[in-house]
Amino acid sequence: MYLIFTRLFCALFSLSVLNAAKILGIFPAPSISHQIIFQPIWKELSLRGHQVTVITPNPLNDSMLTNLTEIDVSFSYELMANHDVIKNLYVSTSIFGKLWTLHEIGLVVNSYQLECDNVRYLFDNKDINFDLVIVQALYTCNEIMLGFGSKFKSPVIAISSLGVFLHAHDAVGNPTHPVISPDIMLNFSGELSFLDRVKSFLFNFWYRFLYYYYALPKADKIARKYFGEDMPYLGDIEKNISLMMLNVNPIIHTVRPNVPNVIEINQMHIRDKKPLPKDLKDYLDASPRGVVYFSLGSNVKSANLSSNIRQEIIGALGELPYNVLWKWESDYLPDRPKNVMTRKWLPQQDILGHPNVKVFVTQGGLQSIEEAITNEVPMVGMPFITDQPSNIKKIEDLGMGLSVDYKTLKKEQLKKAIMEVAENTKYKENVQKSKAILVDQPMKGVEKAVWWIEYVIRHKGAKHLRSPAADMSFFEYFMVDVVLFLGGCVVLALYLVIKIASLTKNVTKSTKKVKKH
Ligand SMILES: *[C@@H]1O[C@H](CO)[C@@H](O)[C@H](O)[C@H]1NC(C)=O
Ligand SMILES: *[C@@H]1O[C@H](CO)[C@@H](O)[C@H](O)[C@H]1NC(C)=O
Ligand SMILES: *[C@@H]1O[C@H](CO)[C@@H](O)[C@H](O)[C@H]1NC(C)=O
Ligand SMILES: *[C@@H]1O[C@H](CO)[C@@H](O)[C@H](O)[C@H]1NC(C)=O
Ligand SMILES: CC(=O)N[C@H]1CO[C@H](CO)[C@@H](O)[C@@H]1O
Repeated sequence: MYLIFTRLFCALFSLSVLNAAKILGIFPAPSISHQIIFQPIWKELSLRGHQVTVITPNPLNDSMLTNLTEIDVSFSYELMANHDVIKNLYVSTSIFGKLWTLHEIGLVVNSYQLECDNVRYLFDNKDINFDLVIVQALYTCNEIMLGFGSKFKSPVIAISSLGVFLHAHDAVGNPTHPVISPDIMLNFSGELSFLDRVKSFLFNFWYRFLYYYYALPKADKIARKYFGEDMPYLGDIEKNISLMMLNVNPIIHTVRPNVPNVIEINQMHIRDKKPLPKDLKDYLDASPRGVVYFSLGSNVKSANLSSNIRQEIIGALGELPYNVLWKWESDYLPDRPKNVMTRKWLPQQDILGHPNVKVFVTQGGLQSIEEAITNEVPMVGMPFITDQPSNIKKIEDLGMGLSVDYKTLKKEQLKKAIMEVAENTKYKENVQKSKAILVDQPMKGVEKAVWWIEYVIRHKGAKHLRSPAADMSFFEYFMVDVVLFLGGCVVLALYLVIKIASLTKNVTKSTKKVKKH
């Protein structure tokens, strides 16, 4: 605690170096798969001489990074566990239920974080200021944290480890056409059916209703508790965002139109390979027939699968002609087949980089897929939550792998899928094609993110990149007024034509009548 305060003190009051900025990064989500996207950014910024302070549940604790102060909010993980988050996400299958859950979680987690002493320190000390605030935008309600932007009167960059919900696109005026760019929560991919299009259209209304009339006012009320009553309306601070960075992958994600202050980044966590620990290296080297690497990521735990699913998996893996490396988060795997080795944790990128790895059985998280593609390993997907089902569907569509459904999993299915992906070379070839596209970019993801962050610092915001759409009302944007006006003109013209026609008719009639008489 003392150490944090002294380091914070030193960081915040040290003489500012030319071009070096004071940056506050707020990355509240207690989920390592999101944090690993941001860690390289705050590390790199500090190495470039900026004084960086971050609020994160996953501090790097690297004593070499002397310009970095990490405010540890790792207690958020316990908070999440107690609030049964993951369980709620499982239980609630409806998209409405899920969004509701996410929203409520955001409020709870953010509030606790703002109450913790190390974070309070930023409030209580009048001399603390920042040149830039970076806020993770993910949950419907990390919005509370935008209050820091207004508190320090600094430009704000919003950054997401995935895409973002509709309201975030609204904030920068990004188009959210319900058919061309359906919301990420809708889990659509490929061509939309008629029913999908109807759903997406209605969802766009429903979501905005929920967000602007319920979620945002509620978040604003809570934010005032921490940032004071003179804080501008949270929605206005959100509208003031300078830049939005989205971690989207050109292979997995559907192409979408973006305004100039939306920057797409990817492969943030892909790093240079490190040598494998000896036991793993020996195991992989000694498996010339090939290895299947099995991991369900950090949110879904293999060890927490129900016993019948586990039995089906074990049955399938035991019958494979390959060795299997399984990230199994417990000391003991009941009925472990001879060809299966388990570890509670595995250096995934380095394992996928080993030439003997033939197939990756994955839950389909974005980071895992990026690692598989950059290491040219085809996949068998077993998706569970959030974006996993649609990611895996995309993998299937692109012929980079197959998928199985864990709810109805039978060992024959899993075995068949793994064998097919391992033996049929087309899967590997397709992964290689995708890799070639993925890595062919002008600069690495981290470099791009840092370049744009410094751009915003240099120009004290990015107002000049802001789309006029961001400040338009719904009526102006969809030209409702124009359409109504022109519609009115047409109606009026028709009315006049009819009126004149009937008048002329009457006149002719009466003249005829007069003539007759
Ligand atoms: C810290 O920042 C200063 C300039 O502000 C820079 O000269 C120094 O190299 C940085 N140190 C590290 C370890 O990045
Ligand atoms: C960093 O330190 C905290 C405690 O201060 C600890 O809980 C965490 O596991 C450490 N993280 C790493 C990556 O070393
Ligand atoms: C909007 O951002 C600018 C800097 O880009 C800042 O000076 C100003 O205080 C912000 N306004 C609001 C309402 O947040
Ligand atoms: C997402 O879509 C896939 C098929 O594309 C479906 O199997 C899955 O149940 C959907 N998941 C959610 C959460 O809607
Ligand atoms: C290995 C693992 O994550 N086990 C967890 C499974 O879920 C229970 C509660 O639902 C936890 O207590 C375990 O730690």
